[in-house]
Amino acid sequence: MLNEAPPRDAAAESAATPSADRPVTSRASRRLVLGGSLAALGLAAGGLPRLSPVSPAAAQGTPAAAPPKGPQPFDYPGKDKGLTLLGDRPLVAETPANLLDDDTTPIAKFFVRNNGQIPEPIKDVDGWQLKIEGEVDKPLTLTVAELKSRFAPQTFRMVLECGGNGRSFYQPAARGNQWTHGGAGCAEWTGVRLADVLKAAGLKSSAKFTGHYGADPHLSGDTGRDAVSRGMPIEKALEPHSLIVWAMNGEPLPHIHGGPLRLVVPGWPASLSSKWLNRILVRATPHDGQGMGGTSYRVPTVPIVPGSNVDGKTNFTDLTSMPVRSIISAPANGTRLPAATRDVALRGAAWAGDHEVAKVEVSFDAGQRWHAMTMAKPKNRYDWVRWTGQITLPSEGYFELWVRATDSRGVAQPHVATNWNPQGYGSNPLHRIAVLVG
Ligand SMILES: Nc1nc2c(c(=O)[nH]1)N[C@H]1C(S)=C(S)[C@@H](COP(=O)(O)O)O[C@H]1N2
Ligand SMILES: [Mo]
Repeated sequence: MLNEAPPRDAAAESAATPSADRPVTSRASRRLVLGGSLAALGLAAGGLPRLSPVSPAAAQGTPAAAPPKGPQPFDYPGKDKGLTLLGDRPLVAETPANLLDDDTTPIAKFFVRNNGQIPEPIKDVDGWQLKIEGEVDKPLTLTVAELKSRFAPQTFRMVLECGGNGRSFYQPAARGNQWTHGGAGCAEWTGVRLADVLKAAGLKSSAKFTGHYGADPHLSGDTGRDAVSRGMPIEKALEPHSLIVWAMNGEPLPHIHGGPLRLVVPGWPASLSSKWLNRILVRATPHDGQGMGGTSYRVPTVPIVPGSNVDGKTNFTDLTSMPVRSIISAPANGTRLPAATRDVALRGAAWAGDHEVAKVEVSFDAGQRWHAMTMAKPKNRYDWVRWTGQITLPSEGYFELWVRATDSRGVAQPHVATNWNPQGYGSNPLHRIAVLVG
């Protein structure tokens, strides 16, 4: 019943009592102090660094629910082995920030998130059927071939981001996949407007919400249960960038990303972007499928004590727009630069859910001073902002580089994960990398 959530971690259940001697930042700052010695940095002679104690996750507290052996490589046909496996049942992998260095995320580097089993590969792609039912005048069954021929195709480059991206930074650990910053990617999606298809079916005045269904079996194999089935208000469905897509980066939509057909609902948690899409139910009332209600994709409207055991029934609301986030994609965390280096070129990306990115800044002195980066113009709404810039370091030594984006409303990323919730949605603290000069 819980979408981003494997069984509850017992440690995450306890500790509902706040204590002044354990402020959220204490572990992080202690680690930074300890990070001063090369031994602590894991800098073995000659070997350049997985800077474990200063890796972004560790710098903000080692996630209690992290796999025991540390990051596991991802081995899947067509996928870059540099992705990090977060779980194999269901199959989940995130993209390290340094692999999000392309303007358009290649399929090989695009994160993977499944809630259930992966369905059998589909041979007759053009014959795949989508049903539109519920509060419509004329229920429709459309094949992919009909979608392609009957409606005007659209291509947009848009961010897809898991609602749990950033979850590993919550303390105590929130239950679910322990994403760092890599539950996101930005691809070129080709398909048709969901709005055009809904209008062809004729929306009744009672059409207020959608419910989405995909063909993937529930993890248990129980045919009576959906792996995930989320839905949204009709206004979001009718936005011109909400698409039913069959192609990704100009290629037929890969099976692992939901081919032959998926939704792409940009700006909101990617769980709405149903893969292996075969049915959209138009509803008069909010959808009640797998992943709706309770604490699923829901966040508190009144802040709660971190670690609270709450059911999400009161003072919770569905997560809609994802919060502003930025990453440094180059240099990679742990880069060692020649001793004489002072000018360091930086690259990265920033995005802000339904909002625009107004500003991207980098600090190399733990946030005392911020330096503005140059932002490229996004291709279209919901595209990410690629940014570049340079900082001039004062000396050789060990530096942490922090990036912070601010959205069009003036809301910046916080230094720590805020608004704790049981399943850990909407965490967007600063991305931090470490470099060693000399
Ligand atoms: N049918 C189906 N659609 C789904 C999911 C799923 O498990 N089944 N996972 C959702 C979630 S939680 C995310 S984050 C995205 C991940 O998309 P990707 O695997 O293409 O990166 O797909 C969404 N669509
Ligand atoms: Mo997700």
